[in-house]
Parts: sequence; structure tokens; C-alpha cells
Amino acid sequence: MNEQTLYTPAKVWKWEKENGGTFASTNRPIAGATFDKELPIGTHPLQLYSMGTPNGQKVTIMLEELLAIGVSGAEYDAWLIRIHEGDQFGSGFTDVNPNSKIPALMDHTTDTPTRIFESGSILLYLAEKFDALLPTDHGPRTECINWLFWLMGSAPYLGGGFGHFYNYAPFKMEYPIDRFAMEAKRQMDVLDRHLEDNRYLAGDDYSIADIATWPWYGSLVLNAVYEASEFLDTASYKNLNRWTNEIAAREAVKRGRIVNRTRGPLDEQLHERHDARDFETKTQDKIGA
Ligand SMILES: N[C@@H](CCC(=O)N[C@@H](CS)C(=O)NCC(=O)O)C(=O)O
Repeated sequence: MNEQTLYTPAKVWKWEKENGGTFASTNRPIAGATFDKELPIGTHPLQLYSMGTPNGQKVTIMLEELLAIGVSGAEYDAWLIRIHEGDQFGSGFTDVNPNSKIPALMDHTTDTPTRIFESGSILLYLAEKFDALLPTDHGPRTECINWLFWLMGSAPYLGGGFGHFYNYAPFKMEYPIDRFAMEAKRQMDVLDRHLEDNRYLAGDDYSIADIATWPWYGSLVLNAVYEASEFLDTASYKNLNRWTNEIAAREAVKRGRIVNRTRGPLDEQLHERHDARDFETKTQDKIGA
């Protein structure tokens, strides 16, 4: 028993601004812009507005993979949106994503610029636009989309559920940590069993399903999110570990995972990316690092 068990919900929920927790200053129950600010536009066809969280890494890994196979149309500017400082509530950003969450992408090659939001939608858009990293045969293609949607439905339990209560909540609560640790472990078991007979999620070929999933479950295994590897005994998922390490060794993944990143070792942070040479120089401001 602890004090949470005494909580009785009010008849009508009211917003207490300072409810504690890491996101207390930016979370709010209403949508829309809170201030006017245009987004910058660089020189490349694709303009990405993001931050190097797992959802952001999906897109930068995808773009680096496309560039690695010679798709020059995938050149991009990656602008940093500092979500802890509320940049996602600027009018320019909400025009690109009315949901006020990174990542958000603008494609300036279409007759009128196209906005793309939701990381799964962005991956699918890029895969279809460039005819890459999405199998063409009916079976593997369907399997790839199955796993892409699986990830989009599952990761919020890992991030918003387990990660939030284990890492970000103002104090540790047994009930939600138990509930979401169980679900995180169940999800890892789903992946582990599937990867026993499959090299990649859609079968033999690396695809957007892996690109979507690795930043979440690969990072969990590598102890790069939530410092929960030991708690969740991630080492025991052998096939998931094999898949994680294989993907971690890809050059495009090593590049994509550091773009718009503001945490971790400084040599693993590239706050903004406007040119492939930025990875060598890593010239950046270190504010918020
Ligand atoms: N389903 C969305 C989730 C995006 C998301 O949750 N983004 C987080 C960072 S990982 C964010 O922007 N949070 C800011 C906020 O909630 O205000 C997607 O996959 O694009």
C-alpha cells in the first residue's frame, strides 16, 4: 500500500499544470500552436523537423539508408525541434504536424509541398517515393507492413508506458511499472520468437519494418534508453540481440541515430544535419547537450 491507492478521481478531470514528471512543463490537454514561429527551410528537397529520440531516429536512419544506396533525392536538412522547450507548439511546426510531435517532414519536390507526419507514415512515404526498403513481392510486402503497424501500436507501451513510469515519472510506482514491464517483456518475446526463423522482420531483406523497430527495441537491448536492460533482462532474448547487433553495425544506422540527438556522448550528437560532411565535422551548438 502507498499513497497512490488513496487517490479518488474528481468528478471532472482538471489540468494541474505542475503535476511533476519530466514533461510537466510542456504537456497540456489541448492541441494547436501557442506561439508564432516559421520553420527554417534549407536547400535540400526534404526538410525534416525532429529530435533524436527513437521516433526521430527512425526517419534519419531511413534517409541515411536511402543515401547509402545512392538515392540522391533523399538529401535532407534535419532541423532540431527541442521538445523539452516546447518548439513543437510553434505555428510553423503545427502546420506540418497538427499533433505537435516529432518527427515531421516536408517534401518540397511535389507541385505544392507535401507535409508528412507520424513516423510510420513518413517511412512508408519515403519507401514508396524511392521504391526502396519495402519488399515488392506480395508476401514479404504484407509482412513488412504488418510489422511496421505492429511497431506503431506497440512502442507507445514501451515508451509512454514502461519508459515513462520507470524513468520519467516523479516517483516509482509499482503497479504501472509492473504492468508495463510485463508488456515490454511480452513484446520482446514476440520479436525474439519471430527473429528465430527470420533474419529480418519482413524475412530475408532489411526493410522499413526493421528501421522502425530498431530505435525502440534495439536501443532497449543496447541499454541506450531507460537504463532498463538489466531490469528487463534483455540479454535473455538471443535472437533479438542478434538482430539488434547486426543492424547496429550498419554505417547508415551509425549515422542516422546521432542526427538531431542532444543526449549521450558529445561525439554521438549531431544537432543539425545539412550535409553529409556534417558527420565528420560535427560542428554544432551544444545548448541543451
Ligand atoms: N506516433 C508518433 C509519436 C511521436 C512522438 O511521440 N514524439 C515525441 C518524441 S518521441 C514528441 O514529439 N513529444 C513531444 C510532446 O509530446 O509534446 C510518431 O510515431 O511519429
